[in-house]
Amino acid sequence: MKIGREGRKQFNVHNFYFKNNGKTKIVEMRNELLKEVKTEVVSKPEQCTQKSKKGDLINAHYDGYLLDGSQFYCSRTDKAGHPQWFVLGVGQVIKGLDIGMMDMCAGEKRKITVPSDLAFGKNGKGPVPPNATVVFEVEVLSVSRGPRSMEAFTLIDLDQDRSLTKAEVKEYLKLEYEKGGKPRDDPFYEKIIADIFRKSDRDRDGLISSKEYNIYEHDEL
Ligand SMILES: [Ca+2]
Ligand SMILES: [Ca+2]
Repeated sequence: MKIGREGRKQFNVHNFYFKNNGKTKIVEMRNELLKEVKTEVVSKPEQCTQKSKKGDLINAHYDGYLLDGSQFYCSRTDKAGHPQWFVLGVGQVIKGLDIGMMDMCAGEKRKITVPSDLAFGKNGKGPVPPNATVVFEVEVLSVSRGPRSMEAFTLIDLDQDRSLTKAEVKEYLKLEYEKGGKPRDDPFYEKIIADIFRKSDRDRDGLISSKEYNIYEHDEL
């Protein structure tokens, strides 16, 4: 199976993302892995306004096959046929899908071939035997920015010190509510902020660190 133009594009986007975070060594390691996931765009809508990226909430159907063509998973028949929700790029799905489903738009279908190391590994899982390369046919139904994406964090963190003060959160909330045409009074914001900090400020230092904020962040990144 050839790696299409789309595959390379996705590779570059990913590369850029990690470089931006200044983790060069991880970039190199990750690039090695990226080469192994083969992505083929099966169909794509003409209108594609929002492409998937790390931290996005994805709703998708997927079918999983072994290389001999036998099917081991089908989201249309499993779990009452509901498409699956997951946050992209954070380990909620196998690594190969986290990589292969970057840069997709709603309505797009892809065939993603994933080597064992980025799928179910040397132990396999259920009907997937050990060391098996797997092929997923995925259809993305919707892509939305996760409420806890690092994009949102960066927006809120006005002084860019990678932690959020109550004042920063308040500014952000005010802007959001004003954008929505529904500005609120101070007690309203104070209440939400207290709630946010109660849930997120786990070490109770009065700041929300990027780690505390991003509940989906995995230590592999
Ligand atoms: Ca800050
Ligand atoms: Ca804290």
